[in-house]
Amino acid sequence: MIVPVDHFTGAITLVLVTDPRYPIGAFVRPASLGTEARRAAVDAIRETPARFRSALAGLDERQLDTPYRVGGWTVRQVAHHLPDSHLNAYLRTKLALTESVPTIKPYDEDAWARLPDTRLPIDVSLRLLDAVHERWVSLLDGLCEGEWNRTFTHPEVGLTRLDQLVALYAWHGPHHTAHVTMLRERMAW
Ligand code: NI
Repeated sequence: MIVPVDHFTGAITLVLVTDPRYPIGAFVRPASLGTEARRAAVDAIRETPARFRSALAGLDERQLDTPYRVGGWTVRQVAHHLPDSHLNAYLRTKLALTESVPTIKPYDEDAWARLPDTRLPIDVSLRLLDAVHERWVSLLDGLCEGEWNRTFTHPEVGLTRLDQLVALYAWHGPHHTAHVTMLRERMAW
Protein backbone atom coordinates (compact mmCIF):
# COMPACT_ATOMS: atom_id res chain seq x y z
CA MET A 1 0.00 0.00 0.00
CA ILE A 2 1.04 3.57 -0.55
CA VAL A 3 -0.39 6.82 0.70
CA PRO A 4 -1.02 9.08 -2.26
CA VAL A 5 -2.00 12.72 -2.12
CA ASP A 6 -4.54 13.29 -4.85
CA HIS A 7 -3.17 15.82 -7.27
CA PHE A 8 -3.96 19.20 -5.93
CA THR A 9 -6.94 18.40 -3.74
CA GLY A 10 -4.56 17.26 -1.00
CA ALA A 11 -6.97 14.43 -0.17
CA ILE A 12 -5.18 11.41 1.24
CA THR A 13 -6.51 7.97 0.37
CA LEU A 14 -5.12 4.46 0.52
CA VAL A 15 -4.76 2.67 -2.81
CA LEU A 16 -2.87 -0.36 -4.06
CA VAL A 17 0.32 0.34 -6.01
CA THR A 18 -1.31 -1.52 -8.88
CA ASP A 19 -4.14 1.02 -9.02
CA PRO A 20 -4.41 1.84 -12.76
CA ARG A 21 -5.09 5.47 -11.88
CA TYR A 22 -1.56 5.78 -10.52
CA PRO A 23 0.80 3.87 -12.82
CA ILE A 24 3.87 5.76 -11.53
CA GLY A 25 2.52 6.16 -7.99
CA ALA A 26 0.64 9.09 -6.56
CA PHE A 27 2.15 12.53 -6.15
CA VAL A 28 3.69 13.22 -2.78
CA ARG A 29 4.10 16.91 -2.20
CA PRO A 30 7.53 17.92 -0.88
CA ALA A 31 7.90 20.78 1.63
CA SER A 32 10.39 22.35 -0.80
CA LEU A 33 13.03 21.29 -3.36
CA GLY A 34 16.81 21.67 -3.20
CA THR A 35 18.69 23.03 -6.21
CA GLU A 36 19.38 19.61 -7.76
CA ALA A 37 15.86 18.27 -7.27
CA ARG A 38 14.49 21.49 -8.69
CA ARG A 39 16.70 21.23 -11.77
CA ALA A 40 15.59 17.62 -12.29
CA ALA A 41 11.95 18.66 -11.94
CA VAL A 42 12.32 21.44 -14.53
CA ASP A 43 14.06 18.96 -16.85
CA ALA A 44 11.15 16.53 -16.47
CA ILE A 45 8.78 19.36 -17.46
CA ARG A 46 11.07 20.22 -20.39
CA GLU A 47 10.95 16.63 -21.67
CA THR A 48 7.21 16.09 -21.18
CA PRO A 49 5.85 17.26 -24.56
CA ALA A 50 8.21 15.05 -26.61
CA ARG A 51 7.67 12.02 -24.37
CA PHE A 52 3.91 12.46 -24.41
CA ARG A 53 3.87 12.88 -28.19
CA SER A 54 5.90 9.74 -28.67
CA ALA A 55 3.62 7.77 -26.29
CA LEU A 56 0.67 8.71 -28.53
CA ALA A 57 2.38 8.17 -31.87
CA GLY A 58 0.56 6.01 -34.39
CA LEU A 59 -2.72 5.55 -32.48
CA ASP A 60 -5.80 5.49 -34.72
CA GLU A 61 -9.15 7.17 -34.02
CA ARG A 62 -10.69 4.10 -32.39
CA GLN A 63 -7.68 3.67 -30.14
CA LEU A 64 -7.75 7.37 -29.19
CA ASP A 65 -11.38 7.01 -28.13
CA THR A 66 -10.62 4.06 -25.83
CA PRO A 67 -10.63 4.72 -22.06
CA TYR A 68 -7.17 4.17 -20.58
CA ARG A 69 -8.88 2.25 -17.75
CA VAL A 70 -12.46 1.15 -17.00
CA GLY A 71 -14.43 4.29 -16.17
CA GLY A 72 -11.49 6.55 -16.97
CA TRP A 73 -10.88 9.23 -19.57
CA THR A 74 -10.26 8.22 -23.17
CA VAL A 75 -6.76 8.61 -24.54
CA ARG A 76 -8.07 11.62 -26.49
CA GLN A 77 -9.39 13.24 -23.30
CA VAL A 78 -6.04 12.63 -21.61
CA ALA A 79 -4.28 14.25 -24.60
CA HIS A 80 -6.46 17.36 -24.33
CA HIS A 81 -6.22 17.40 -20.52
CA LEU A 82 -2.45 17.94 -20.53
CA PRO A 83 -2.48 21.43 -22.06
CA ASP A 84 -5.63 22.30 -20.03
CA SER A 85 -3.73 21.49 -16.87
CA HIS A 86 -0.33 22.82 -17.86
CA LEU A 87 -1.77 26.11 -19.15
CA ASN A 88 -3.25 26.62 -15.70
CA ALA A 89 0.10 25.77 -14.10
CA TYR A 90 1.92 28.21 -16.37
CA LEU A 91 -0.53 30.98 -15.50
CA ARG A 92 -0.23 30.15 -11.78
CA THR A 93 3.56 30.45 -12.14
CA LYS A 94 3.21 33.91 -13.67
CA LEU A 95 0.65 35.04 -11.09
CA ALA A 96 2.94 33.93 -8.23
CA LEU A 97 5.84 35.87 -9.78
CA THR A 98 3.95 39.09 -10.36
CA GLU A 99 1.45 39.39 -7.50
CA SER A 100 1.71 39.10 -3.74
CA VAL A 101 0.51 35.61 -2.78
CA PRO A 102 -2.37 35.57 -5.28
CA THR A 103 -5.31 33.25 -4.80
CA ILE A 104 -5.53 31.11 -7.91
CA LYS A 105 -8.63 29.70 -9.54
CA PRO A 106 -9.19 25.95 -9.39
CA TYR A 107 -11.11 24.41 -12.26
CA ASP A 108 -13.20 21.26 -12.69
CA GLU A 109 -10.90 19.11 -14.82
CA ASP A 110 -13.53 16.40 -15.40
CA ALA A 111 -16.00 18.99 -16.70
CA TRP A 112 -13.27 20.52 -18.89
CA ALA A 113 -12.53 17.04 -20.28
CA ARG A 114 -16.15 16.82 -21.52
CA LEU A 115 -16.26 20.18 -23.33
CA PRO A 116 -16.62 20.08 -27.15
CA ASP A 117 -12.98 21.03 -27.88
CA THR A 118 -11.86 17.71 -26.37
CA ARG A 119 -13.23 15.95 -29.45
CA LEU A 120 -10.65 17.65 -31.69
CA PRO A 121 -7.77 15.74 -33.24
CA ILE A 122 -5.05 15.43 -30.59
CA ASP A 123 -2.38 17.12 -32.67
CA VAL A 124 -3.71 20.56 -31.80
CA SER A 125 -3.20 19.81 -28.10
CA LEU A 126 0.25 18.34 -28.69
CA ARG A 127 1.24 21.57 -30.46
CA LEU A 128 -0.34 23.63 -27.68
CA LEU A 129 1.59 21.60 -25.11
CA ASP A 130 4.84 22.23 -27.03
CA ALA A 131 4.18 25.97 -27.05
CA VAL A 132 3.11 26.21 -23.41
CA HIS A 133 6.15 24.25 -22.25
CA GLU A 134 8.51 26.33 -24.39
CA ARG A 135 7.28 29.51 -22.68
CA TRP A 136 6.97 27.94 -19.20
CA VAL A 137 10.42 26.26 -19.19
CA SER A 138 12.08 29.42 -20.50
CA LEU A 139 10.45 31.27 -17.60
CA LEU A 140 11.51 28.63 -15.04
CA ASP A 141 15.08 28.55 -16.41
CA GLY A 142 15.30 32.32 -15.92
CA LEU A 143 14.26 32.43 -12.25
CA CYS A 144 16.75 33.55 -9.62
CA GLU A 145 17.05 31.72 -6.30
CA GLY A 146 14.78 34.09 -4.40
CA GLU A 147 11.98 33.80 -6.92
CA TRP A 148 11.61 30.10 -6.12
CA ASN A 149 10.24 31.16 -2.73
CA ARG A 150 7.27 32.89 -4.37
CA THR A 151 3.90 31.42 -3.44
CA PHE A 152 0.26 31.42 -4.34
CA THR A 153 -2.79 30.29 -2.42
CA HIS A 154 -4.81 27.41 -3.78
CA PRO A 155 -8.29 27.63 -2.17
CA GLU A 156 -8.36 23.86 -1.49
CA VAL A 157 -4.67 23.12 -0.88
CA GLY A 158 -3.48 26.31 0.76
CA LEU A 159 -0.15 28.09 0.40
CA THR A 160 1.90 26.60 -2.45
CA ARG A 161 5.53 27.37 -3.28
CA LEU A 162 6.64 27.57 -6.90
CA ASP A 163 9.00 24.64 -6.34
CA GLN A 164 6.06 22.57 -5.07
CA LEU A 165 4.16 23.44 -8.24
CA VAL A 166 7.14 22.37 -10.34
CA ALA A 167 7.40 19.11 -8.37
CA LEU A 168 3.73 18.43 -9.06
CA TYR A 169 4.12 18.99 -12.80
CA ALA A 170 7.33 16.98 -13.01
CA TRP A 171 5.07 14.15 -11.86
CA HIS A 172 1.91 15.08 -13.76
CA GLY A 173 3.29 14.72 -17.32
CA PRO A 174 4.86 11.28 -16.74
CA HIS A 175 1.71 10.25 -14.78
CA HIS A 176 -0.56 10.76 -17.79
CA THR A 177 2.07 9.56 -20.27
CA ALA A 178 2.09 6.29 -18.31
CA HIS A 179 -1.72 6.03 -18.66
CA VAL A 180 -1.17 5.86 -22.42
CA THR A 181 1.86 3.55 -22.41
CA MET A 182 0.17 1.25 -19.87
CA LEU A 183 -2.91 0.95 -22.10
CA ARG A 184 -0.78 0.29 -25.19
CA GLU A 185 1.11 -2.38 -23.34
CA ARG A 186 -2.09 -4.02 -22.10
CA MET A 187 -3.73 -3.92 -25.55
CA ALA A 188 -0.52 -4.81 -27.40
CA TRP A 189 -0.92 -1.67 -29.57
NI1 NI B 1 -4.12 15.28 -14.55
